[in-house]
Amino acid sequence: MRPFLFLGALLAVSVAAAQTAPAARPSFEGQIIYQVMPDRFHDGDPANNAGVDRANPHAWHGGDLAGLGQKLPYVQKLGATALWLTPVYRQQTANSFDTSAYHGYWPADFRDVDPHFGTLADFRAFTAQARGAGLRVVLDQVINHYGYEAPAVKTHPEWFTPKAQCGASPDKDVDCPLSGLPDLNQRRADVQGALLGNADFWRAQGVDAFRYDAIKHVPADFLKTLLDRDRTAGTWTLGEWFDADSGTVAEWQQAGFDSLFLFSLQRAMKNALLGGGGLSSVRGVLERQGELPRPGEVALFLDNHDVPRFAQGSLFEDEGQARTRAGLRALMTLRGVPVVYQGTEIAQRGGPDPDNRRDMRFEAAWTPAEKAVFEAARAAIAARKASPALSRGTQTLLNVPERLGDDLLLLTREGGGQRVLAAWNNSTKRQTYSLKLSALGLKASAQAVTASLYAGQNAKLSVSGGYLHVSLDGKDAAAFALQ
Ligand SMILES: [Ca+2]
Ligand SMILES: [Ca+2]
Repeated sequence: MRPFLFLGALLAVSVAAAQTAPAARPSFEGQIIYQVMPDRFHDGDPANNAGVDRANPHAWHGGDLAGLGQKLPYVQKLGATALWLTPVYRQQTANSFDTSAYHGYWPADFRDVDPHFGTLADFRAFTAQARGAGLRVVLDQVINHYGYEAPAVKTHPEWFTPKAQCGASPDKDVDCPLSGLPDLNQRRADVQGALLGNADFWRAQGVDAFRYDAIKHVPADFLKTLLDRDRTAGTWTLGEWFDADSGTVAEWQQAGFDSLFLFSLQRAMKNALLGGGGLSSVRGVLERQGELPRPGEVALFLDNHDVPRFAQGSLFEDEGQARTRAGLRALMTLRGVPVVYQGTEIAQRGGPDPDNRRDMRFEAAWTPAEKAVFEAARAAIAARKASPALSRGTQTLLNVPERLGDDLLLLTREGGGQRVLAAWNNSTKRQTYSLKLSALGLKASAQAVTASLYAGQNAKLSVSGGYLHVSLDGKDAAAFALQ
């Protein structure tokens, strides 16, 4: 019973805090997040490159906070408005499984910055610099485990879930080690206090939001306590429940998270745009939008550091580039918060970890084809930001004829006095679709030939004689302003 008594005491404290400071819910609707793995982004300070070996994908590669600061103009050029950094904590120094802790998920000290990245003062300077550049900072928070070789495992064995608890638990996801990692026992008051203190600590360094790692493996009661406190402090929260579908996102938005990653959409988009699948499965995911308490905040992504790259799986490089371009254009038509992983804007390839964490390459090293993908991403992001309907509007799926369901997806976004029609063409060939407005469930007045809101794209729409006509390249997505 003891742990529950302590939990009750903490809940009482957080409720009292909430009553004295009724803050507005923080929102990321309208934001575009750029995900950075600092070790693999840009090396701005060779002096901190202890043990760096760029030829070894399992070793530290030298990227750091100084490098990230130097590349803020690049992130602004792409058009992102927020940066998610994978963890920057001080890491275990030893390797595990012949792999260094370059990825940040093997913490040894939750309240310090790893010397490979810089110092705590460097981190504070970075958040101030990002704020000055108009970029919000989302920091990865690990709350489930320490690194395998963290000193705490030996100095504080009582902080970790006992083996017997794992054996007896009905919830193995929570009480058993994730990949064998030393599992924090959040049923203990001291562990809870430390983790709540960690969140306060990083907030004080100028962080706007937390991306909480591996929430499937953390007790729900504790998560709610943590989220209450974040809400009171005005910190936006994004949970990572690996493989979450709309039902899981809905459940956790209800429970207190502002956002979760919609893994089911990622899988469906990759399968349709890159694999041999159809758009029906994408539609199936989008049809569940109504289940989400806050559909404008759900995190939408094509890939991240835990799944193979979006471009991976195409036989030819140019095909992977064309389809990544289509995926980015499609992503920017959807309601939610797009998250772009470093390198996806140039269709970087890579299989499972660590191949999906290849070093970022910048303009001077790009091929003309990579530059073209970047320019398409930049144009789509710019169009989304300029359009109140695309960035914050409601989303309605149109009824396309069943025979076209795997090749064509149509939806409208509406908001701020504007209406936008988005069209995805999953056929491999350029298509012109002519569809009866009444069958689509779309009300629209006659409209002369209109170009896509995305600059540099060969796509057009018109409305005449009760029909909608949309023309776009094979494997492409476009957005049009409806009159
Ligand atoms: Ca460095
Ligand atoms: Ca756990």
